[in-house]
Amino acid sequence: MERFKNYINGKWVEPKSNKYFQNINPANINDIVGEFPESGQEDVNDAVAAAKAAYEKWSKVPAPIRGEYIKRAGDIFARRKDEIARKMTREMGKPVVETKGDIQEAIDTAYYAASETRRLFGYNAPSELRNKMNMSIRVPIGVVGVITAFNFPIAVPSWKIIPALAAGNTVVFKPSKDVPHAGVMFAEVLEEAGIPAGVFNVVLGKGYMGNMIVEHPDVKVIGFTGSTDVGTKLGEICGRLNKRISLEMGGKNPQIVMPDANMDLALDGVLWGAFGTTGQRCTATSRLILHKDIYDEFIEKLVERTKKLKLGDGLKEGTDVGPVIHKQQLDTCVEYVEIGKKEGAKLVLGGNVAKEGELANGYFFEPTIFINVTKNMRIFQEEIFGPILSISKAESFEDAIDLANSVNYGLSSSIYTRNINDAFQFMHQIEAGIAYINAPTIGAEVHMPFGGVKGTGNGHREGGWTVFDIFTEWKSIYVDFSDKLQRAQIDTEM
Ligand code: UN1
Repeated sequence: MERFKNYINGKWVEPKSNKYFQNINPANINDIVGEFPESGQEDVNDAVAAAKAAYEKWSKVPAPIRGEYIKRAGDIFARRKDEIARKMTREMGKPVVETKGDIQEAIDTAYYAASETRRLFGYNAPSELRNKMNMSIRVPIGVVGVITAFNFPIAVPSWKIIPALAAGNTVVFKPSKDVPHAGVMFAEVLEEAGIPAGVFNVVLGKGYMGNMIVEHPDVKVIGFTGSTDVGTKLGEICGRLNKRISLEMGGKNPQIVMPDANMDLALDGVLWGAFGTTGQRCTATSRLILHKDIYDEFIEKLVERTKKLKLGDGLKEGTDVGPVIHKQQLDTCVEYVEIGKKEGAKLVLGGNVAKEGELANGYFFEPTIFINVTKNMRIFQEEIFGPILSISKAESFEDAIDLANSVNYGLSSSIYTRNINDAFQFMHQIEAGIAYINAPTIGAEVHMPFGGVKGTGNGHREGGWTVFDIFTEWKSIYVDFSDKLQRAQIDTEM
């Protein structure tokens, strides 16, 4: 069995903890992907020290030159796309077509960030005094800690790591314990791209390491994607330490379908949004809100279409839905089906652990649909992160919006309608960071701001130009070329 290492200060090193854990393929638990370091405090300290030392030089490399390294990393991801995709599928389960899309997000992020290194615009502004000029520029911050979830093993880390590096920071990355191999591959790509030693470091291990990174005094900023529970705890620590943390947490994303919508399109949308990535996206469609006029008919068609989805190993041709990530997640799905039934929702499809043939060797759960779900139910309110869709009936457009907004999350949202007024009302009224019109709740593009409101986030936006607000500070500069003392607010003659 292959044994993997941490990547610290440009070298592949064994963990000082001398501990390892095994990671398995969720589609076949007899297939062990490898042994990975279960790192400890000393390993985190080494990685942070390397990143801190490397920052001195890296932050002074001209931004467009940093962009050259990043562009190269994009090229390497592109060259290795098929191979990395298959390894990612083996490690986390989603079909290869999706893991390829995952890597494409990193490629897009690299090319976008590389071009942004020639911009990273600041502002200049007039001074209130004569012969004086004001400007404000972005500056890097220092060592960035990156802590991410399993479901987008390359894409989501890339949204943080790549812009952080482009802006002149150095990085310590801890991938989810469920996808350590992806973390290793990320480091291989940056190593081949020639990123100098210490600029990017990977320490593998389990959840407890999040705290070690966040609490380390030399880590200045944190980029986190994961559960609302963990994110909130890390946010509390950062509040105490006056550290910036960008939190990208849960979702309970609604798709609304109005009677005037293109029904086939709305069906395609919810199938992809709810069951793509086995529902394990923070943007997944976990609630479907149907206008009463099409409620029964839409459900009937949706159940028929969902039955045709093929559950299986993501490495096999023709698989639509892969396994969930681990036993605990499978148990969570079972538990929520029980909760839904007890609450009085009606289960119309699925609801079971899939056990036929080879599926018995993995963590497979049937695509599941509940109908007659109401606001107060837990399956309406809580993020499940599995292939379970809750359907609710709306009496009117206003009722649909009210239902959509009646949760403590606000990441993504969608409406299917051909009515331009309803579409624009939705864009304005929906409480979410992302709104789609006639498209599913999943499918954000990397050059647009990504993040959410309410329990989903803490006001930051990854992606696009906004990500640089997370990984830079503003410095305001005043240049006085009058050769005399000019007092602001005082020597301001009309
Ligand atoms: C996530 O689930 O954390 O918009 C990210 C999407 C993908 C990214 C999802 N581009 O669904």
